[in-house]
Amino acid sequence: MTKHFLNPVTDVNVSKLILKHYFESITDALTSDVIIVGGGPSGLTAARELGNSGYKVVIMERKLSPGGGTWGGSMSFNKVVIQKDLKDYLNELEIPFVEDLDALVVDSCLFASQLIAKALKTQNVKLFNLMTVVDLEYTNNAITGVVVNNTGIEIAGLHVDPMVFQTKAVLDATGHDAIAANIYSKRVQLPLRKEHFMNAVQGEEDTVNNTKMLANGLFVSGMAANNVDGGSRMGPIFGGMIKSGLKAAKLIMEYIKTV
Ligand code: 48H
Ligand code: FE2
Repeated sequence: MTKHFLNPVTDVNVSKLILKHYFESITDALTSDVIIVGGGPSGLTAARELGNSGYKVVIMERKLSPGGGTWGGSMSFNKVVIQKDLKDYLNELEIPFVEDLDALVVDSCLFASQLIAKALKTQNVKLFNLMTVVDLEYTNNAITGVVVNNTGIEIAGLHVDPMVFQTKAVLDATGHDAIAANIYSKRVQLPLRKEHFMNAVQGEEDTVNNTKMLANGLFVSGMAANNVDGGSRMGPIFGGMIKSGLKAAKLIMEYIKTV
């Protein structure tokens, strides 16, 4: 006779398994090679690249779902545009596209979910969601960690102290908010230039050019890099975010060799 029932797992064992594996994973993340603040397109791209090169990467994502500004496309019309020179990269990530007007058009939800899946399937990359980075650790003239609180606690405005995660390099991939760069700028009185008017061609170029090390151990990518250096915004075109993530990963690898 066919068996219709599943192997029973008790309520308490479900809880035990989640607590055991989550806390094993987050305890291991207390020290890493790179912490990426923000799981948007530039952060996820950098994470995959660094993980593939053997670096231990931790992504801290404030929201429930990583993916950043990719999900909604433009004005909620869920398509995004990518430059045709990233065709091979999209194929590598198994993201289908159509070619039109000398560019590539991609389903934004598929784009977001593949960026997430490819980053998280990479060995050495771990993501923790509902984690808000609220401050930076600074020791020996370098940024050496992030200070994190649970997003629910932050939203509720409760006075609960945060926790520190140490690392060799921090990438601010928090998009328009440029959270880590702004914290740094406030602490050391280094003014940021803020992002500039919309100009897709200029903005895409700026995003890559502005990707850099802002201070020892603190890197910026994506829209956060444009916030730091006055780069133009560009609307729902994402090649610059991918190239910025790739560049950030390269700069971080070079830096880590020196620390
Ligand atoms: C943890 C945080 C925190 C925090 C924010 O905005 P993103 O998608 O970032 P990028 O730079 O990879 O991509 C930018 C792109 O989405 C975009 O906005 C474009 C192309 N705009 C053009 C235009 O003209 O507007 O992702 C940032 C991620 C998000 O998931 C946030 O939730 C997360 O960072 N985040 N995570 N701690 N304090 N702040
Ligand atoms: Fe945006």
